[in-house]
Amino acid sequence: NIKAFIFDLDGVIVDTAKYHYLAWKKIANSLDIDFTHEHNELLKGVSRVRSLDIILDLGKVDASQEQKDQWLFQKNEDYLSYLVDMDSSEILPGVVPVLEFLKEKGQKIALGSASKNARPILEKTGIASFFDAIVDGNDVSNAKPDPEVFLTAARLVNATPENAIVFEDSVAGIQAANIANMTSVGIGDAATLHEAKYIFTDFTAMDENFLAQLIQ
Ligand code: B16
Ligand code: MG
Repeated sequence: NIKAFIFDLDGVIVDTAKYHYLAWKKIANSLDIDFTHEHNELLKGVSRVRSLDIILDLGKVDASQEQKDQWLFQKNEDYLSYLVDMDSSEILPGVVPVLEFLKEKGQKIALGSASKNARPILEKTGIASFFDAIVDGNDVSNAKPDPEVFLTAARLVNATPENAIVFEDSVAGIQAANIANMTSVGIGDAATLHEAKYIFTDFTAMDENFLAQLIQ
């Protein structure tokens, strides 16, 4: 059987969440908003524009669109500065063996990310060629938990939602996969991701039998 395996990017393939956190923290602190790691959980899988709104809500800050645009620009410039030296060493443990196993089995591999920086990250880490389709924040208009990003990815590799498996680290992303009727696999904390059909702390905890069983 040929299935579509759809990977989220940030927090699943690379640990860019830490860079998003640092970049948002700078903006938040400049506004005297306390921004913790717990707050950062709320931003996982969420678009850049929506993330800023969540932070401004935390601090009850009102701002003009012009001011917001400036913060969005600053945040992304700062975030990009952390990516300059990015290479394959930043790929999370167990990811490449899973990609290799799926390729070897002739499965379809797609990316479904909210990030507008997804393509350069896949290029820099040297894994872009594994992907049969890449759908990112530039390609969709509805953010997770809307299933648009995953439905588009499945369509591009000619898979029905029932034949698609989504690997996600965010609550919004798991919900998007479930709404799309796809098989949701949470990567991360079991309590946070309890809505996922299957949960693994990371890809090293996932054995080939699990993947083989999904392909059957
Ligand atoms: P950018 P994912 C998401 O990527 C991140 O989880 C989220 O924290 C970020 O705000 C969003 O991408 C937008 O990223 O600012 O690079 O466009 O997890 O869906 O791969
Ligand atoms: Mg993510």
